[in-house]
Amino acid sequence: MHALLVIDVQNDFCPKGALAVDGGDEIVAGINAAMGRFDAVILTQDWHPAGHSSFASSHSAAPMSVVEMPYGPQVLWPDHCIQGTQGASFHSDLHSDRANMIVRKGYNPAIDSYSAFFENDHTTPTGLEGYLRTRAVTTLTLVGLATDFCVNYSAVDAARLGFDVTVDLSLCRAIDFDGSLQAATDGMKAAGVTLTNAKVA
Ligand code: VGL
Ligand code: ZN
Repeated sequence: MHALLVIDVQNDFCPKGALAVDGGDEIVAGINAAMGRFDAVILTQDWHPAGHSSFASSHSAAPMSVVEMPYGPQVLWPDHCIQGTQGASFHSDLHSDRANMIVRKGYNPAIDSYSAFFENDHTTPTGLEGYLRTRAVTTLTLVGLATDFCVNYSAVDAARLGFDVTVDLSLCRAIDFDGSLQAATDGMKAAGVTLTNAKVA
């Protein structure tokens, strides 16, 4: 079984959103078109309580600065994807009705969760692995936002868990902050993730 895993296609990651990713909205139509080619469609939704520990505002720090958390370094983000807000909703054109499963992540106030599989402590599971295994999914294609954070962490975890993983870069957009996109690309390749449809300059 081959599943499409759509990462965080939410208003706050699209232009005018709180943590806008350049061109974040450009991928929506292509993702919708891809949905029909898979046995299962799973969406993830970044879903933070107000005052989340990944927010710069919770530390009186500047957005995009880095702090040391008990689980390692953590980038501090502008407030985004607060539970129940418009910013946390899926892009209105995304065919979210087609989702078999929606995985929410980042709801633990003390731990961020970039990956769809584990929180940033790399140990606390979201439950997605169990869902995929019980549905006999062995192959995953990842798309969504952002390439260098949540897509990257999800893809690497999936490969480590033994899934056959492809990231379709034409249906992803990156934050690309401080070399993060290059590091993510290198890390995904090293983990055995297949990267397809990269733009050729
Ligand atoms: C994301 C930063 C903070 C993402 C989520 O979806 O890539 N990035 N929260
Ligand atoms: Zn977040």
